[in-house]
Amino acid sequence: MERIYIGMGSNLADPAEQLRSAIEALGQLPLTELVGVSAFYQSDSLLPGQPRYTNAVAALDSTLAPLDLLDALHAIENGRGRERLERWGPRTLDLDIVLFGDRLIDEPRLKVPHYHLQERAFVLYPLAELAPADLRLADGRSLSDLLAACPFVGLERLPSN
Ligand code: ROI
Repeated sequence: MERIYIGMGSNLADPAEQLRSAIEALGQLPLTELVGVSAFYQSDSLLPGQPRYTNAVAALDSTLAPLDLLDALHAIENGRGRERLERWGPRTLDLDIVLFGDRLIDEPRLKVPHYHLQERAFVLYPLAELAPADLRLADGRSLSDLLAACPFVGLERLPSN
């Protein structure tokens, strides 16, 4: 059993609803228990000309292998995304494995810790709600150092999920 953190993001017309349904799907994964969900946070897209994103982080305990979990996350993304494709345009539910226990994973399909973690306040701050204060990543970096180097700028924490 390993503790896994999943970064979630959506910029559909109703992103919060998209995240809520992703959370429900995470709770139904085999060999997996959903153990926590952060608040939802809104922020501007890192790419200009896109609607604002809603982001959150979920904590899972699972015995799934990393690539099996990755496949399951893609199935959730595609299931929801395809449903909306005709109405809303491109798939806009993103589910990323941010941390997977204390594993360092460097495979073509999957790099953990997530490559952009340190520059993404919309992942770091929700992660900090769920993770132990003294969390150290598999590569030795501490979450508190990453937070200190990534200001809470442009993030809006929503009052309820
Ligand atoms: N910007 C924000 N704020 N949140 C995201 O999840 C996000 N995801 C992306 C890009 C387009 C890089 N920008 C984002 O894929």
